[in-house]
Amino acid sequence: MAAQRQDTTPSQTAAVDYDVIVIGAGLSGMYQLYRLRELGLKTRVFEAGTGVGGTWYWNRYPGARFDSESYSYGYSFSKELLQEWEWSEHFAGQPETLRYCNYVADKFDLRRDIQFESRVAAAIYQDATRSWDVTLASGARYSCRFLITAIGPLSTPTLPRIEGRDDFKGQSFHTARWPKEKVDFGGKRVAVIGTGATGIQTIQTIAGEVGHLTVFQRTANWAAPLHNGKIDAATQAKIKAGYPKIFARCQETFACFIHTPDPRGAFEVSDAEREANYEKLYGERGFGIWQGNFKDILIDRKANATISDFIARKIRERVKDQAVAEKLIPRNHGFGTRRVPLETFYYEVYNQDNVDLVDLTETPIERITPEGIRTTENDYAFDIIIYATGFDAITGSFDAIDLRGSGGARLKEKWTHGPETYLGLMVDGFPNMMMLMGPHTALGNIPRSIEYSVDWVTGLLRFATAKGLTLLDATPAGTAAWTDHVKALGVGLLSNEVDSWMTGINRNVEGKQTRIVARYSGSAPAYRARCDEVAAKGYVELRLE
Ligand code: NA7
Repeated sequence: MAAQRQDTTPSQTAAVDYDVIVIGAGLSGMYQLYRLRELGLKTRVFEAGTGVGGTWYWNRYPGARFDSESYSYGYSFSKELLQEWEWSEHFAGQPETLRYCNYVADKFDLRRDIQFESRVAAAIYQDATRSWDVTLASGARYSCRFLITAIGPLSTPTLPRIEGRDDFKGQSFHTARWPKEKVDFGGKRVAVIGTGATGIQTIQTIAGEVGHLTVFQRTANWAAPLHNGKIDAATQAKIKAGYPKIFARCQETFACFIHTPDPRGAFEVSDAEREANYEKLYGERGFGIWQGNFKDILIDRKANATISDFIARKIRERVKDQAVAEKLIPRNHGFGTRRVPLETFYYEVYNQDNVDLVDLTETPIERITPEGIRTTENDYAFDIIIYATGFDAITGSFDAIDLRGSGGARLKEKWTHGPETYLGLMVDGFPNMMMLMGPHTALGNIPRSIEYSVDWVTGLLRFATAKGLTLLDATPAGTAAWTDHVKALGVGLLSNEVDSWMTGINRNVEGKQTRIVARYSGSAPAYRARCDEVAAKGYVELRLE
């Protein structure tokens, strides 16, 4: 007998435990909860950690801090909050940001709807009742009408697949699972594996504390100076008075940073002017050298070579041993085609007597031993091994949940060849599910993107509530069109020709060795315009019932 047409005869009034379940109490989940309360929707947030903050809760490693200007990073939705909170530095460190997250949770009394130590293991759509059945790792089950994922693009850490990892007798930590207690590095022999943004922050921070540090680098990255500093009272006053302008600026820029590409091409100026511009950007705070550089450095190989050469010269100037300097200069990708780590005297660390660099392209790791790390050349003994080895990015946190849509279709299978989404916010066949900071959405300066996406989802749920809708789904055509659009935007970007978490590569994860287009790479204003258009037209592009 043919399957019942359950989706057309739903038990729409079937009791659900919650109107909305939000997965994750990081910056997305917290703000989403705040907005859903305004709609009067009964909401529960499930959070794996013991506290709020997401990224800033988990990433307690030494030296973790913003690369976005603090004052452009905080929530903008509450004028009162903006005036009350004072960032102490231009780029705040993790402890301060975690305090901020807790301050927000207290101020808006968010915790009463957040259930901590509650990792979501499965979320399965029920066609018959048009609801989601959510199961926690503990086995507890809850139902809801709408499911919102606020699980973060970089929240599933990955350890290297190296033999013997569990044999090591010393202490070992992944940076994103750093203990709450202080780790004592005094006099210790420490290894760091990984030289991405996290590894670089860790290395430069602990190099002065450890007895000896050995850095295991597989791929060199192009890093540039952060130029952090304290915010003095006069600047603080200026910031507080200038918030409307700061956030208006973030709305206009390409990726919601205060920096945005220079309208000039690298060859539209003289060699001397180009050099002077690079010097200026290298001397300025933050992402300007990446996000505010000539408009063609990320799409034109020759333009890119000019900035890569400039940064290579800086590395040679800053690192005394030229053999080490050469190892620190990337050979397989140009500046800015991977996420640019911002550093504070990182390169100078290699001038210290107690720091060594091991180039894994020359001498790969063979195994972890009870005493330390064995490469093809050497046996190294350590007291502590730090894995700064990154994340199963963007889709990894979705893969970690048994997520099934209409008819039991698994999201992981639908995304075998890369994510398919509608506006990065929904997926056809996964009704009543909305994603915050999922694949194919504008990331950039993340809280700015979060606020937009949360407001969009809130608008959709306001609409659904007002109309009494029980089913919201993207259409297959809408999903295909957006996915094609995102792929088309990625064509010609040098970053899409490079292995990195931004192209979905993680050599430590089975099945993540083929590049995909995981991110929306158009401008944030264009992204918002498209999503606004969908809302303004009454969401007619969706299947609504
Ligand atoms: P990243 O940027 O993915 O960096 C991970 C680093 O770990 C990178 O240098 C990797 O080398 C290295 N790695 C990973 N696995 C191994 C193995 N098996 N052996 C040796 N080296 C390895 O993660 P981050 O945490 O630094 O930063 C992630 C984002 O968080 C960052 O971009 C910010 O947006 C915030 P590889 O390059 O793969 O050769």
